[in-house]
Order: sequence, then structure tokens, then C-alpha cells
Amino acid sequence: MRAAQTELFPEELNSHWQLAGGELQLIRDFLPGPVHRTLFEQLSANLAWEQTRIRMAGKLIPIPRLNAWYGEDGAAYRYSGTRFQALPWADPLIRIRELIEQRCGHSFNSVLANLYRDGQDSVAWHADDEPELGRDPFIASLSLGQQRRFQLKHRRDKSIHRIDIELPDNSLLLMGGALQHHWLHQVPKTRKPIGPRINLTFRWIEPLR
Ligand SMILES: O=C(O)CCC(=O)C(=O)O
Ligand SMILES: [Mn+2]
Repeated sequence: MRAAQTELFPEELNSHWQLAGGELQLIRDFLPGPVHRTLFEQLSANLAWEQTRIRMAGKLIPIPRLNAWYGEDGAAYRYSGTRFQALPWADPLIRIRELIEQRCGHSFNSVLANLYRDGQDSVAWHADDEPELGRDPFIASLSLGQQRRFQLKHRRDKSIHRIDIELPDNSLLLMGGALQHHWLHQVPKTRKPIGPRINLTFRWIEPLR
């Protein structure tokens, strides 16, 4: 079998890509030292981590990672047919949100936190295209801890190479334009013995009717 062709991006400090139907930017060393230093421990100790179960083929299946969902009052979020109510914003998430908003000029009213405990934790191919995210959502995704591989593939055009990006500690990935319409993304499992990673994806959620 022929291996999937992959586009490898250069490891410049900040990279910005125009993809077919979407925009992607990676900002390395995003948080200033004093904010970054203790953040991983703070978040892993204090967020309300749980292993959500989603309905698949009539069964409730635990997702392969822990998550926690914070946001403005009333921000409700659906994921694979299950509806989650956001917990109220708390520090240090508020401070991080401010820093990200200042940097990218977009506002966010919620954050989905993921904790990948080891290489067996992952997120499967999907797009952040739930209706409450609106058309062309702008998503800011902060990575902390263990570097993991983030992959993107075009939904329909098989001639477009898959994209692999390593997301190092303290990097901010920005996804915008029509990226979620045309591309899927995932964080695959790895057999390597690796440490934990936290990912915070800041989003703007339209209130559900
Ligand atoms: O962990 C990541 O970098 C991606 C997480 C993700 O895609 C999601 O939560 O929707
Ligand atoms: Mn996603």
C-alpha cells in the first residue's frame, strides 16, 4: 500500500499557511515565561477533568482523553450528539483568553480543554463544525506539555497532501476561514512512551435556541 503523501512544514518560529479553503497559523513560544511556567501543573490539578462518553452506534463510548468545558453562562456545546453545559470561567483561563484575544483580535466565550494522559490518548478525524460555532469559526488552540502531532486532511480532494504539524509546548494554533468546512483534523495515538499534554481550544459559541 502506498503511504499517504504528507506535507511537512518548516519549523520557523511563526508560520502562516493559506490552505485550499482555509487558514492556519502556528505561533511558537506564545505565553510569556511567568504565565507559562506553572500553567500546566495548575490546569492539570484544578480543571474539572472527566472522561466524557459519547453515543456511537447506540452505545456510550468513553472518549480516549479527559476533557473539561468552560464558558460564559448559558454556553452549551454539542459534541457527537451529546450536549454539555459549560462550567463558569475561572482563572487562569480568563487570563489566557485575554492574551489570546489581544494577539489575534477575535473574542471567545468558551474553551474546551483536553488532557492527553499519554500516547494512547488521541482525538480522531473530525472538524469543529457544530452549528453553534457558526459559519467559518475562528478557533485558537493552545498546546501545553508533551509535543504531539496534529494532522489535517482535505475532506474531498485526495490529491491534496495531508498536513502534519508538530505542536510543541506553548504553541498557539489558529484555524480560520473555511478550514472546518473543507478539512478534517486529528491528533493520532503513538506507541512512544510520552508524557501528558493539555490543549485548550478557545471558541465562540452562538447561544443555542
Ligand atoms: O488537541 C488538539 O490539538 C486538538 C483538539 C481538537 O481538535 C478539539 O478538541 O476539537
Ligand atoms: Mn477539533
